[in-house]
Amino acid sequence: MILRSIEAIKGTDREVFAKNRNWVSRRLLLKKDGLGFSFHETIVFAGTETHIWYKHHLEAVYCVEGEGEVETIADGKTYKIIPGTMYALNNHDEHYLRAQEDMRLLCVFNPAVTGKEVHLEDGSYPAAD
Ligand code: 9YT
Repeated sequence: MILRSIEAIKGTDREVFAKNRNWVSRRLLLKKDGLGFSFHETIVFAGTETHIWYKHHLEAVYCVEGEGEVETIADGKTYKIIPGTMYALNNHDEHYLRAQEDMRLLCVFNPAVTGKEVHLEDGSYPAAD
């Protein structure tokens, strides 16, 4: 049994800021925890746009606070994200994530993120191995 709180993670190496400070990710579960996925709480800051393309991961994202949108680049579709909305990048979808307000997102990654990943130039995280 594992028990962790966001408050206890703040200021530790499980708290990761984007290089451009668009978001902060608090990693409740990582690969080393052994569950086969990682589980994060991410705050995406208001007024930001982030290019994301997880070529090596699948991600599901559930919004619990704030407001924003996802634009999938292949088809130009835009999806409103509000509390209670989930989106899943089941096709490694390249997209823009925009926040109109600070958004609090709960994110699951498969395979699990290993530690302090931040986006590479192409919007991906490196492959786990
Ligand atoms: C969906 C999203 O917020 N992506 C950026 C960061 C990512 N969630 C992470 O590493 O926790």
